[in-house]
Amino acid sequence: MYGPGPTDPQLSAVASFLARPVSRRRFTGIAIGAAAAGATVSWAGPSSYARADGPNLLTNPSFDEVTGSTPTGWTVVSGAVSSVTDPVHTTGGRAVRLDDPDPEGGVLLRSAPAPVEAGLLYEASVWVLPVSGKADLYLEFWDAAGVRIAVQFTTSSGTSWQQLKQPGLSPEGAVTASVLCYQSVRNEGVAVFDDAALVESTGGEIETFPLLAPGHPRLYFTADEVPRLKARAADTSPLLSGGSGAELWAAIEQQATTHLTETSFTVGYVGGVSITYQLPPVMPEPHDPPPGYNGAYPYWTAMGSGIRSRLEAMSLAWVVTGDQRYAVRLKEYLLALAEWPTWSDPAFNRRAYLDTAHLVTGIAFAYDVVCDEFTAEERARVVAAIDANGMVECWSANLALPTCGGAGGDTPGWVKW
Ligand SMILES: [Ca+2]
Ligand SMILES: [Ca+2]
Repeated sequence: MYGPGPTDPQLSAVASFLARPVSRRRFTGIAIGAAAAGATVSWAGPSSYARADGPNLLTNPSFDEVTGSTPTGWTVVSGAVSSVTDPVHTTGGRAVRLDDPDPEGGVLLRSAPAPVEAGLLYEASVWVLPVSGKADLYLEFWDAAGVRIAVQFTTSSGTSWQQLKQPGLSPEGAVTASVLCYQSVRNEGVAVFDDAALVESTGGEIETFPLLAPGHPRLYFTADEVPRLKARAADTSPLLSGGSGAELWAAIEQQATTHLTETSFTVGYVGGVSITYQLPPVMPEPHDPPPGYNGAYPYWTAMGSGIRSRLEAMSLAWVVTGDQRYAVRLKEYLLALAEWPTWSDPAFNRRAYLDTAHLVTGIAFAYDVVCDEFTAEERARVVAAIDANGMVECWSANLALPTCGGAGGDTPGWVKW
């Protein structure tokens, strides 16, 4: 429950840090984790969006310096790459052309690594002319061992000059970032890239909303409201929506009771595909797309919905009945889900989507009602997962949504929706 009210004095330092309008934003696990765990909640305000204010961190960003036939400082990882003087995005210089005639191979041109700091927001951008086919811009983060630990991308549309932009949050352990001009394996076409950039971005201002109810539960109801929920579960008077509180509760309790002993649930998908998911939830193995379906299939959406409905039914059952079996089961679910490295299907190259929304919604409700049943160490594990897999990824994905207003627009679509 968020709104104006007194700030928790124990976390006023965090709140003050997040509320202070500084140009460089460090989105630490502590800050956002504190929000997830129930401290002062902070979030980018509705008028906030990524702003690319910093200096360009790339070497030879406009491809104007050439060694041999390719841009100096850039690495041709695969495919045909050549420096060109026509067309260029800016007059008087050079651009770089990628030729991708191969439906079974990609063309990759990677910038030199640029030093970055973990926990800061960056934005990659490039102007591209997709003469034919599609062109991609990737933003990659690397750790000290040279392992790529995060990647996000955006794809061109149409066949005129356009600026591709890809924001990304530098993850824990990141020491460098690179920009990748890319034509995908399945693509066939020609694209000219020019005027690339990698800059630190401010990410916009952050607003802070002190909690109205400092304890748990508080997400959908507070502890003061629990007696009323229990009374409603026994109330047989008719509701305007049909049925009664007692009838609704009976159906929920029946489901919740079933969930106590389930070891799996099965989802039927298109094309006769059926997948069984283990309970407590285990991250599923990759699954081939349904017959005739081209590309990755969003299996995780229905899976996430199934896990969410179980968490919600058992959370309410725990609150109404106080039956310890529900708390035990909810803890098993949350600790299992906290072990997942991601709450978004790895088959898709994205950080958060519908599956993440289902999982985070169910997990947040369950955590809100059973957090007092955890040890401090368990609680920290769950909060860290909500932070890393949920809040940071959803926030970052929001910033990465397509921009409105064509090539000149720099406001993520969600701001205008
Ligand atoms: Ca140029
Ligand atoms: Ca290709």
